[in-house]
Amino acid sequence: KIMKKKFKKMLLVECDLGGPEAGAALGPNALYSLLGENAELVDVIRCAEISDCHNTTPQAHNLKEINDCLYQISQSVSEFFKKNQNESLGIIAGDHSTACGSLAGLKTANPDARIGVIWIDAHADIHSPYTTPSGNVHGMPIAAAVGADHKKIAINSIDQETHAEWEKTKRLSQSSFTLNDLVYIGIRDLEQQEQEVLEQHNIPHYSVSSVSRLGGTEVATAALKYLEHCSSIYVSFDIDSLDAELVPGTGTPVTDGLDAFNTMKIISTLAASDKVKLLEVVEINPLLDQGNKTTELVARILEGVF
Ligand code: 6HN
Ligand code: MN
Ligand code: MN
Ligand code: MN
Repeated sequence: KIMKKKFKKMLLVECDLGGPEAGAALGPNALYSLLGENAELVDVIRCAEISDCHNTTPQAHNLKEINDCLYQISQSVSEFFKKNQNESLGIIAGDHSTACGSLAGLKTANPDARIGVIWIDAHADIHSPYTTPSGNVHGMPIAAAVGADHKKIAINSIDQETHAEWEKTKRLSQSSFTLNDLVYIGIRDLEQQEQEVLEQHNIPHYSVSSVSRLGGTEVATAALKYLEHCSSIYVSFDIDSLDAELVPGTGTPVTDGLDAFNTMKIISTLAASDKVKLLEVVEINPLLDQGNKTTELVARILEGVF
């Protein structure tokens, strides 16, 4: 039978300012070019290039320019949902820092929505400038989105400019959801501060071994069930959730990750839910890839939905 694809409309966000090196900004176009004629482009947002940034915010590299990008994403996403009330949007972005902008856009279009978040990643991405080990903003989008600083468990003191920009990031991010409405899948490379936040807030997560044991369909169904009380759901798919061997073309690969089959099952089960409005795919870096191996695998995983 012919299945209509869920995410027919796409937003590309070409940004690599939040990761450890350049190249992820090329990911959106690389993946989009493999999707075929079904995918309609809604907008392309191009962030500043690393070489044009002055990096004046050492505990959150390039945050000033990232904030400019987050603002544009939020505008574009909210405009889409205001115009297309009952539709869904696919986003292909570069590094993961963009996610708080997407969430802010969804929230702005529908301020009364209770947004649930399913975060498929090797990482928890819940650092703030106060706890980050690297200063890379792609490790911070969840903290930004919920407006958390984690000052009590700080390991960094942050300078004035970083402070001012982070306040702006949180403002742009709108407190679009809360940690009560977050589920992780695949996380396995966390710093101790992140571990503490997860324990303190009792945030559920499905490990790679639970995915292999239960299967992708069951895990996705359970995640949706956990977020039953939410009115719309945002899914973030960081491709480093997949096993490092499968995805050489990503900035922070981690071993012992998800397999392609179960990941495909997770994505297609989530996409089948009417509540899932936004699916964001991030962290393909073509400059690090072996040939086109990573992009091609991700395209195959998304085939049924993008
Ligand atoms: N990502 N926790 C590490 C850091 O530098 O904060 C890694 C973050 C990776 C972020 O993959 O989107
Ligand atoms: Mn920009
Ligand atoms: Mn990651
Ligand atoms: Mn991530």
